[in-house]
Amino acid sequence: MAPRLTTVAEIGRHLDGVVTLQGWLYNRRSSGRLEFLIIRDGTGYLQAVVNQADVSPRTFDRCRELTQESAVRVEGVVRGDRRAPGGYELAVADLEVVAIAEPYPLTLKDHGADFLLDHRHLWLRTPRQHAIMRVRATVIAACREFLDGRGFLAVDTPILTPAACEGTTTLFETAYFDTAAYLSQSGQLYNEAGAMAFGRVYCFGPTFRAEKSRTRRHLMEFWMVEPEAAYLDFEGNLALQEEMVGHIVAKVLEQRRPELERLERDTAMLEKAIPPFPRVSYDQALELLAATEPLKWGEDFGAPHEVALAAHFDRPVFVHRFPAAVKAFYMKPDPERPEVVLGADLLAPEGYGEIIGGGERLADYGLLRARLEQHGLAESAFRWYLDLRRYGSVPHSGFGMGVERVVAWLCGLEHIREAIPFPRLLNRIYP
Ligand code: NSS
Repeated sequence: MAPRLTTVAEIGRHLDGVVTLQGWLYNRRSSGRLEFLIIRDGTGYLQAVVNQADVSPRTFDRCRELTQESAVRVEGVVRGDRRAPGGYELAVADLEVVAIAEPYPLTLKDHGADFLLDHRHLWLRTPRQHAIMRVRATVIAACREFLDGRGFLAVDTPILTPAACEGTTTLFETAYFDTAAYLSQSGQLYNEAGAMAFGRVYCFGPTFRAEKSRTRRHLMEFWMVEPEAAYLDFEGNLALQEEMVGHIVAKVLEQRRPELERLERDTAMLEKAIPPFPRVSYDQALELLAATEPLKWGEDFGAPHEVALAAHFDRPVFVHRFPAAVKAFYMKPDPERPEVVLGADLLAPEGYGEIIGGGERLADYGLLRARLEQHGLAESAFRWYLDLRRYGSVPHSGFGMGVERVVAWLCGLEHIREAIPFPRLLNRIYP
């Protein structure tokens, strides 16, 4: 019978059958007439056992020459083995060397963070990074699944933009022929145009912030999912957020148990992330923080405040109605208290900080013009955005969720740099 080409993930379908696997050597151990090869193929790890008696002398010799990360094709019979991780192993009948790897810089022992980051292109081959990237893929799929299912249309927003969305101090500027352009910090403003066109939309893409901060939570390039809906008010927006987060957490718990185990993530806290999430006003937050991280009314939260506040709760918590002065120009003032805005941040538990920022938008043409001026933003650049308030302006709301912040929380990562394949950090754009 001709061997079937398969993957480690699918190996269980071929019990006692003859298969071919294509992958790389992760680790090797010799024991006399036996060679134990741990093969990885990107979908998993499998022990392939080479018995000197079963293969040609040449093949057996070649096994012994295999270095870490050498590329191989192995053919053999799939055996069930309760002791083997995953429950299967391969009894090798033949082995083809595709490429012998040079001495591999990432050995199976510990390396420092800088060394690993310099070798991110290879670091991605390790089991821990596989687990994180799989959780990430599930988070992304869960966002799309949730929003598609709720009637949100995926409408992409541009990355090259003529103006700021989240503030002028963190813009990456680039030349756009004879003029300047900026890398998008958020698709929100274009989403608002989309919402007025389609009712409910979302964008999902990379965003860029030149944040001169070296923290465990900041990337210069990160991915954000941003839903925006016409006729959605502030409260409805909070409900949408908690349902989406609840959906994401449930999907990850359902589909990524082995990965969370590999990451040694205590899932007890994740199990509690079921809506509704508590809501705390900025004013109430100041009271809760008085003893640990006091803050004067009017000051913005820093990371220590987010951590201290979240410590009061065992699930994600909304902080709402921030002082208008510390928030973006587009936020709608609370009609009952215009010094605060109808915006909210969602803070993750366990010190992972803000994962969502959003709120109801300022729909009034005159007020919006005034806010642009107060923020020193040139009206000319926002003419199209103001148009949305001239032609059928309606109440609308939306939010942005940072994918890497969520992945860092769900995976229990100490630093956000592991939550994205190739992190862009302060002073690091290689590899
Ligand atoms: O600045 S935000 O709070 N809000 C916005 O950009 C809105 N314009 C989104 C919207 O309403 N459509 O950023 C949103 C989220 C924030 O909660 C974090 O989860 C994430 O984006 N974020 C970041 N992640 C990683 N690194 C950095 N530097 C970063 N900045 C924000």
